Amino acid sequence: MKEYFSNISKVVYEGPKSTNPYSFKYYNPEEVVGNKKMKEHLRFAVSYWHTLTANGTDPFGVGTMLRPWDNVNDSMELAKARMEAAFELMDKLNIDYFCFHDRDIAPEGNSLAETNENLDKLVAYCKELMKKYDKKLLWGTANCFSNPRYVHGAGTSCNADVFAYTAAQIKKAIEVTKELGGENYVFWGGREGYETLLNTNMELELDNFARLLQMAVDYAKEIGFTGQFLIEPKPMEPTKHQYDFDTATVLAFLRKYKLDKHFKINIEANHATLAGHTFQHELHVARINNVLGSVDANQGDPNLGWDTDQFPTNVYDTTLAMYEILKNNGIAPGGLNFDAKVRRASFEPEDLFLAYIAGMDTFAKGLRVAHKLLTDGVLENNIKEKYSSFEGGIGKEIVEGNVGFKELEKYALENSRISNKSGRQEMLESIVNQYIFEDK
Ligand code: XLS
Ligand code: CA
Ligand code: CA
Repeated sequence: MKEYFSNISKVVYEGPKSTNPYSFKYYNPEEVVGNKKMKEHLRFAVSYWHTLTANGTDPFGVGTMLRPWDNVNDSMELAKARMEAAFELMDKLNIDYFCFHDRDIAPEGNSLAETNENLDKLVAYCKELMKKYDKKLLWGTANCFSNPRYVHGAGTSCNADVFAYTAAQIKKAIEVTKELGGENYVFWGGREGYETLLNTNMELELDNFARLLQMAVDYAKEIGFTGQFLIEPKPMEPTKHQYDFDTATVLAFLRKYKLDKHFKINIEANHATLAGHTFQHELHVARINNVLGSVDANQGDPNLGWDTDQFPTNVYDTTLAMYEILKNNGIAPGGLNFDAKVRRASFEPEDLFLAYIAGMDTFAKGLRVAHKLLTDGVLENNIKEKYSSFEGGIGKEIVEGNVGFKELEKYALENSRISNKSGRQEMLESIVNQYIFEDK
């Protein structure tokens, strides 16, 4: 088999003092942090679309990426070459998992049947390579947004033929995810949203979307697919208003249609910030509702209002993200999928490695800091103290449901002095900084 990244050897941990850009400074896969090895905490995955198929096209110009497999012309041969490159990259980066859309790994044919045949061929090859390199599928998904047939949406299209095609495509994608031992299956509602209510029947679109998800649940049961179903929220882009706006919106939708026990949430950092939240907020909302399923690890640019999908290099964010993940007792069977792309000007093949190393090190560092913060209990103790009025006295009566308005009115009338304490935000932010700077 051809070697695509012949000038790069296996990336290993060299520690924070290393000046070798092709080494891990913080990610030490076998190092034990708390009760698990780093690699078990982090469960890193390669995103096939950004890494193997994206070419750097933007609205102002064509692709810029130099990819050693791009000299192959035949679309099936190209798909095979990309797949070989994918496994070489995972092997050299020591990443155990990958994620893909059906259309990332195999080209569309002239009919649905031909498309499925193409997919079957590449899935068979993928299975071989997974065995050879000992790699696993974190999640599969269906690309129901790129093809022009999805112009009005997929599961929320006004066109019933498109709804039927979507169902057929997702059926096949679940089958191949099962075939490859996928641990999860993701639903990202690519074009499930709207531009204007002047031409939209929102109620029917949402009912239909729920029907599609129910069909997926039923079919998974029928074929014995036991992977976790995940919904990935996003507030905007490509449509102006995406139905799966954020975690809270998705939860309300799932509960309305009685689908909640079948789905968890795949939180993407850049989607959280587009929704006006922090990454930590979305992870936290998912965690306290027991639906934190998996993470798309990336970051947006605070100065740009779109989905830039950058590799995560902000230690503050990864620290607080890992804090939520540790409090969740991990995210398995989910993982940290780098749904991230190199910048258009980072077009050399080596940049892929440098970008993954940056992201992996940033999360590894975040994991170590978050673990220390939790072990020392600095933030937790402060929160416990802040809410201590609910542990005894009238607070306990409220929490235990022993009092109503009348009892509380009596209490308030007799309680002449209310005294509050400072929330100490700046002190806490400074403590987090201290933990980040002190960790070696
Ligand atoms: C796009 C989404 C997409 C999903 C998978 O913004 O992030 O890549 O993760 O369809
Ligand atoms: Ca994503
Ligand atoms: Ca994104």
